[in-house]
Amino acid sequence: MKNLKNSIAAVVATIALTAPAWASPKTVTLNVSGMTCEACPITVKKALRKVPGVSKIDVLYEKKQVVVTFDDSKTNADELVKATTNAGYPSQPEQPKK
Ligand SMILES: [Cu+2]
Repeated sequence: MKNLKNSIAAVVATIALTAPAWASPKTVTLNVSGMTCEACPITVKKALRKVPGVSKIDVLYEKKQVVVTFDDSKTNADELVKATTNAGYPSQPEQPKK
């Protein structure tokens, strides 16, 4: 009986460790230096919303940054940069500080 309990615990632990791995959305911060007036973020947002897999766009106008949440099985940071660049706003993904 003790063995059964232990193996159930092991299975539960394995599920808990592996389950969230495939569904976690990624977030990238893009530096968009060309956002010089308050109308710019609207254009940038519009462009990013067209990218498949993008679920959330937060514009930090003061910092000239856009925080994009996306599904990394559908798109990636390069595609997001391409989208803003094509809309007239070249951007760079912020390097994560380590
Ligand atoms: Cu503007």
